Amino acid sequence: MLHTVNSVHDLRAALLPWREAGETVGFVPTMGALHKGHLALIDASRKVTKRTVASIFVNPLQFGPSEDLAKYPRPLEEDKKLLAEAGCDLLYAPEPAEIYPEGFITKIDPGPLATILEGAVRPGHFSGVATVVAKLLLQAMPDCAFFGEKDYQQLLIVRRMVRDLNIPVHLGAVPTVRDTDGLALSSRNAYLPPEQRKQAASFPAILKECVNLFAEGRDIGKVLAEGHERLTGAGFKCDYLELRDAGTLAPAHDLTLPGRLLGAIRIGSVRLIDNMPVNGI
Ligand code: PAJ
Repeated sequence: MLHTVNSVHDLRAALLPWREAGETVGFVPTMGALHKGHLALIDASRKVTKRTVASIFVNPLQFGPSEDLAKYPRPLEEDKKLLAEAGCDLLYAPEPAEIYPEGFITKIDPGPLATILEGAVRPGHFSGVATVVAKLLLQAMPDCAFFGEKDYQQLLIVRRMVRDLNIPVHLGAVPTVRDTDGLALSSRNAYLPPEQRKQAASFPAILKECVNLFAEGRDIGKVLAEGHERLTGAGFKCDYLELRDAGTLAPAHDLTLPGRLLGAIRIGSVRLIDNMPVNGI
C-alpha cells in the first residue's frame, strides 16, 4: 500500500530518514486523475533518484472562475494504485487548507511569459501554477522535479521561476505521451464523448502536418494560416496556433533557432492543448 501523507509536517517527517541516509529524492507534482503521461514522469524520476514522491493536489489557484475546478476528476484510490504499481515511494495529498491556510496572500508573478498563449486565454492561471509549484518544492525540497512537455509553457515558466528564485532543484522535462491515435494523454480527455474523442485525433495530426511543412522550408505565416483553417475545418474552435522560439516563446519569424509549434482548440466545451518541436535549420 502506498504511504500517503496529507500535511507539510508529515511530508517532511517521511522525507527525513531518506535524507539522513543520503538518498536522493525526485518529486512529481500532479493534480491526479493519473494516466500514462503522469506515470512517465514517475519513471523518469525513478531512473535518476533513489526515492520518488508524487503529489496530488487540485490547485484552486490555477482555475479561472468559469473553469472546471468542481468537476475536475478525483479518483484518489485508483491513483494510489497506479502510483504504487509504478514504484512511487510516497504520495503527498494535501487538502486546500493545508496549502492555502486562512490569510494566505503571497503569490508568484511569472511576468510576461504568463500573459501570452495559454496565459492570454486564462488570466491568473500561471501565477496559480507558479505559486503552488514553488510551495510544493519548498515543502518537499527534492533534489529533482519532473514536468511534462505536454504543458510546454508551464515547463518554461517553472524553469524560469526556479532560476530566478534560486530554488535548489534540478528540473527534468519528459516528452509528451500520446494515445495510439496521436492524441496527447490528458485528464481532460475523459470529458470527451466517444464521437468527439475520435474527432480529437485530427488535432495532433494537423500539428504534425504543419511541422512537416516547416521542415520542407515552407513559409511560416502560410503554414500557420492553413493549419488554422484545417483545424476549423475539422470542427474545432482554434484558440491559437503559433510557432514560437522553443527557449523563450517569442514569436519565431524564421527557423534559425529551435522552434515549438503550440496550439489550443475547443471541441464543444472541452479545451485541449498540444505542442510539438520544430527543429531549427
Ligand atoms: P497535471 O495536469 O496533473 O499534470 C502533471 C504533470 O504531468 C505536468 O508536468 C504535466 O505536463 C504532465 N503531463 C500531463 N499529461 C502528460 C502527457 N500526456 N505526457 C507527458 N506529461 C504529461 O500540470 C499540472 O497537473 C499542474 O499545473 C501542476 C504542475 C501539478 C501544478 O498544479
